[in-house]
Amino acid sequence: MYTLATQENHNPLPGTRALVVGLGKTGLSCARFLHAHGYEVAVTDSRLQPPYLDVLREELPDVAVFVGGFDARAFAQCDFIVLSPGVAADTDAVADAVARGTPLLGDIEIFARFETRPVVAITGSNGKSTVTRLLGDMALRAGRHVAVAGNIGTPVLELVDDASIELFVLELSSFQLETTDSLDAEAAALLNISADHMDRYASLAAYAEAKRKVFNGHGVMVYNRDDAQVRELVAGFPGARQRRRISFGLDAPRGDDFGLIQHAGESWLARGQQALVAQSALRIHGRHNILNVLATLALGTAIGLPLEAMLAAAQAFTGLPHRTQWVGTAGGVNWFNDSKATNIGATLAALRGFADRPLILIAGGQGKGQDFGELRAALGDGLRAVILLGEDAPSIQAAIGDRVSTHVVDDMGAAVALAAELAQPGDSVLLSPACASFDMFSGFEERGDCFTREVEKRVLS
Ligand code: UMA
Ligand code: ADP
Repeated sequence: MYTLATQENHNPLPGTRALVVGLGKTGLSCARFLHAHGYEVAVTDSRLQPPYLDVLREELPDVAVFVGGFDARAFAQCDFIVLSPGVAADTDAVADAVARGTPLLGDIEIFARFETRPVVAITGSNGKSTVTRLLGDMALRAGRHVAVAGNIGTPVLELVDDASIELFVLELSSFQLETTDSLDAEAAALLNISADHMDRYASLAAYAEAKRKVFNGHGVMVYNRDDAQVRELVAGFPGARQRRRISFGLDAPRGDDFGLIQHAGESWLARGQQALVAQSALRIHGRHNILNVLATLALGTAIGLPLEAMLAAAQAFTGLPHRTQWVGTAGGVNWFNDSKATNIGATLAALRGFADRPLILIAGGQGKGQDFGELRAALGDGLRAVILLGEDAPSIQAAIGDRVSTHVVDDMGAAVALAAELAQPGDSVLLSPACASFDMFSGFEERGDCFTREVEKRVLS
């Protein structure tokens, strides 16, 4: 570890006085890191009791803290702002400071300016955590000391002091990429683009603009050739022609790309003409998950992981909790928790997996400005009913109510009780909200856990 004083006057950041905006996990990690490296740190949060206030005060008592609003004095006295992903850059106090010329950085930008070890960066509207975790598993199996961090849950600055780490596998959200310019990942993936966080972006183009920053630098570009927007974005990326590019998609792959081929009478994941693993040998399901595995194989190949380790990890992978996770069966009805479906694109992927079976869908929460007409268009005839809860339940009902029978309920308990009443043997019940959870829960995990508990209590016991 080095500090400002020992860097022979080279300071990778634009000044010595940092204002960390937002005291969540990211803010805390930035305050710790910057303090340890000799910066003068202040922290501000719009909430009176942000989650890590007590930890910060106890651990770093000399850090100035401004809570219960973004304090103008704090913004006036810093050399640069470190913005948490959950705080929008157009928040008044932040935008004013930027207009005065104060530089704005995120935790990933700080990481990129200090760190020289190899990085793989993964973004997209859906599938990020699945690909990030699976690539981490593949690297581990290959004997690499790997750190899996970023939007998946652990802020990367919490891990950088571990000198044994050889590789960082980072899940990056559009929010994180907005404030990142210097990252030069050895391989970077853009999995897909569909509308999400439309309450933070003026347009889908503005959201895509943030996502494309994952490709900054010189590394291998891994991309979804089935997604027209992704294809276009890669084709138009400055300098892309000079870069190594690997695509993945569900059709037969050309050259060194990844895709599906027919082999020994069934569908296999393949690199070019080389059959790698039969689709039936994987334990995760759905077309979207096949794409996720293909993307991960492409990334692993780009950083030179051995094929044997990659295929072993892919076959052992059972997926992450809260992603179309089977909860149990009772009276011939199967219950699934897809609480991580926080946008319409993710719910559509889940619905495709149930296209052949009668289904009851539980959805709703905070719609984040999405157009639920898109969901309506995809509702198949097998859908017996949609049970809606949360802040935007009435507007979702208005958007889809003429296509399918809808019911608005007050809470998850009532949703599960009603689903149990409506379900017939052979049906599936799927929680796949297409919405954020923050109106009723602390996050998608709490929402999924609540669903699982209610199913266990009311249905399975
Ligand atoms: N805050 C304000 N004012 C605001 C908004 C937020 O003061 O107007 C404060 C909050 O009080 C909070 C703090 O800002 O105390 C910062 O929290 P944060 O929302 O930035 O969250 P962190 O705890 O730092 O967690 C973030 C990511 N959260 C968001 O992007 C919203 C986590 O992703 C991520 O795991 C973590 O950093 C580590 O990188 C979560 C997420 O929902 C899972 N991500 C979105 C998604 O996946 O769709 C992008
Ligand atoms: P993210 O980290 O991008 O939110 P996850 O891997 O956690 O992605 O999956 C989130 C949700 O999106 C889950 O509901 C999952 O079923 C769905 N999903 C996963 N991969 C894809 C994909 N490639 N395309 C569309 N939906 C997907």
